[in-house]
Amino acid sequence: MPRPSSDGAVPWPAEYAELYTAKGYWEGHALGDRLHATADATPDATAVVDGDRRLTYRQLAEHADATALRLAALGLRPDDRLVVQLPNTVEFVILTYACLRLGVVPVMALPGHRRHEIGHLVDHSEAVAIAVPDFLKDHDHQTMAFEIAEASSTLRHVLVLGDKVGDDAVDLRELCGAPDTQGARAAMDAHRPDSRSIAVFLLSGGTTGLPKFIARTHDDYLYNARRSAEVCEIGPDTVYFAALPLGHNFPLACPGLLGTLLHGGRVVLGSPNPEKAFPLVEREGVTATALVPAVAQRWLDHHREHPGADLSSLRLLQVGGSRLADHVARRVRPELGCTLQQVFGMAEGLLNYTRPDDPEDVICTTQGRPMCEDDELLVVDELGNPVPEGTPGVLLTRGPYTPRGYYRAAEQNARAFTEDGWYRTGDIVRLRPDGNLVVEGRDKDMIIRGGENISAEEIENFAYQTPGVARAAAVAMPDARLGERVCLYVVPEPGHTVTLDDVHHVMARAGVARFKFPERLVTVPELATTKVGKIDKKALRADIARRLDAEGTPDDQ
Ligand code: OOB
Repeated sequence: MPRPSSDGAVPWPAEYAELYTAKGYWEGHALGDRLHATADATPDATAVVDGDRRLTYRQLAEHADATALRLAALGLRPDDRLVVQLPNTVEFVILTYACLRLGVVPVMALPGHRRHEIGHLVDHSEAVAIAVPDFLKDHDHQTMAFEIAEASSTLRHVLVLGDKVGDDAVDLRELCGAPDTQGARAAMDAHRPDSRSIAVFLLSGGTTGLPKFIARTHDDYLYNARRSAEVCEIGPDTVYFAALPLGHNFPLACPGLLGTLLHGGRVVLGSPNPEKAFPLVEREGVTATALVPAVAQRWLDHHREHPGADLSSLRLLQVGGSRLADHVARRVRPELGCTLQQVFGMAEGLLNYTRPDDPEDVICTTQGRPMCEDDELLVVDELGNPVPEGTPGVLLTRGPYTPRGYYRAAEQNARAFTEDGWYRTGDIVRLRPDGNLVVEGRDKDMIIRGGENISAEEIENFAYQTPGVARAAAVAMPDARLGERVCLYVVPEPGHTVTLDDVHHVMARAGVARFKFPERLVTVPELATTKVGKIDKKALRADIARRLDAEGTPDDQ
């Protein structure tokens, strides 16, 4: 029995759905249809570049339909879920496009995820298939995928990208290979996904143990990509460089891969390392890209140290994911010769952008303003009361591309959403009179390490599984390169000592993503608490900052 795709997702109330449709935000089209419309309009333009491989729009559309047909032949049906953990390759693009055509829902995992996270993604989505590389950075993803399949009652197909595809796996290069069937397009056109159905599952960086699922519909995600592209002035002459992992909302649809493909531009696939990225920018004439602040800073420093690279084609540098320091922001135009765009966004929806023609001061000191006039913003104090304009408070939001709850997460939804559907972002912001937001801090218990969101609670759960740990608290410590790193405070049980290695051992055994491993452990006799008896994380953050200061570790340059 096929499951209705709205099962478990929290829909917008009917009156909002009507409003968003009436205002034209929700077009009533499936994403794959709109991608095909661009392909039909500009069939011979180059759509994707992956190393030496180039696909025109016509080729990409044909590959996507052929792949969709092959997925169907494997037994995948609309609304089945497929966990995608692939590097930025043409196969990622074709497979995602194929899913959007067929109505199979990709679950966007991140390259750093390991057995612990991927196992959860498979279980929670009841995935029937998973796509992984054979090896990436010495990690054997294929073996991991088969181990997960072994333990899963739903996972039937392991799709593998690489040279070492096992006998029981499906070779992704063949699956996404040249079209060999006539009529694939007609077959796919015959059953278009409903525009209100789930197009993709994004993951919440979140504050709870494991990632929560954000069900993005065709209607809302199409708007997300299309409106972002408008704000970023994306068009047929855009060459967008996808440097961040494509499973992230930012490079996927803000405007990213989808926004560029919906407007006839060209997407160049790569990775953020400036030594590889700069020659690619030069070779392909890249005009726009998206980076997290830690990478932006690496680009600036690399450019300073190796001034040879010609980045003159670059017009727009988007930076978001965590707070960009004002002094780094001010370096972008003079040193890289392009316009900075600050992006304060979230997989949950709301996107704030500075606009390309904003005054330099707005671009360098604010995180922009909402992209849609029907994005609703509320800035409140601890009691939930609105604060006067200009006063920092916690940001709540609703809007046409901000779903009203996480997928199958009633308990978390009760905390993360208000009764009338506002999403509590957990970000502390200040709203300026000109409408731009400044992100002042975070109220949520999360650490952002070089753009990867890490839940403190999840780290603490592993700390508590470590022998000899009586109390534990994970907090962000400032870091010049990554912005923040994970620091773990531990109160040992009497007579015990606990080391970082001990905690790492527990996390490694559980198969946890490496980027979450704490990088410093501080042993203390007790943890300071607040008046209501909660661990005083603010005091701990101040404590570790002080310790680093005393050790002479610069944290602000
Ligand atoms: C993006 O999405 P997520 O879901 O990985 O993380 C969202 C959280 C926000 O709630 C906020 O805490 C933080 O990341 N954040 C920023 C920020 N952009 C995101 N904090 C300060 N300044 C910024 N500019 O990170 C994301 C999604 C789409 C576009 C861009 C970023």
